[in-house]
Amino acid sequence: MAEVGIALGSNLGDRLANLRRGLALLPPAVRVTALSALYESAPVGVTEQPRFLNAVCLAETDLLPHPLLERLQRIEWDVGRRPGPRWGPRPLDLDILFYDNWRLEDERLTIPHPRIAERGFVLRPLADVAPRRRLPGWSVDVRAALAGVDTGDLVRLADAGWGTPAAG
Ligand code: A4P
Ligand code: MG
Repeated sequence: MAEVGIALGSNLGDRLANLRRGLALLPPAVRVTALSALYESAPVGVTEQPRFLNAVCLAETDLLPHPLLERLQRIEWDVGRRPGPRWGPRPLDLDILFYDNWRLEDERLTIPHPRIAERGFVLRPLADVAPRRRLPGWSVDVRAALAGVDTGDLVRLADAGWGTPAAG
């Protein structure tokens, strides 16, 4: 069993429903153990697109990284994502942030995710669930990395209970 961090993002359609659906569609082999608060963020990369909702969950999984990626990509598809431009708008994006302390790089998968350290929309929710975690290759923990990035455009919309519809 491994502990993984998964980033969730949405900037098309009913963004909150898309994130909730993404969580609900995780298979039994991916068990969520912690969920961050819900944030709204300005688009990074391609800036001419709608604002994102972003969050991070921790999970225990029996899947290896590549089967996990395939499962997450199937969920993105099921929530309506179709091939589009890189960094373009999407109903759901599910990225593997880390997988235990693994380091892995091939044509399909890079772990840890290469762009965590510069992104407030990932570091802020990751710090909710794993502030003291130090990712492989990092010299500082998540909380310290967060202190070094600009989070001025992040808005905290809801506490961790947002993940289930009953929480409103
Ligand atoms: N891939 C490699 N490593 C990973 C990994 N650790 N997790 C490959 C998931 N996928 C990984 O991803 C493209 C390919 O990356 C996949 O086929 C997989 O084999 P994608 O999700 O299809 O496309 P993408 O998301 O457009 O590309 P990428 O490189 O994942 O972009 P990012 O870095 O995820 O950026 N601004 C705000 N505010 N909030 C956001 O959530 N997201 C993006 C996407 C840009 N700007 C944003 C946000
Ligand atoms: Mg992605």
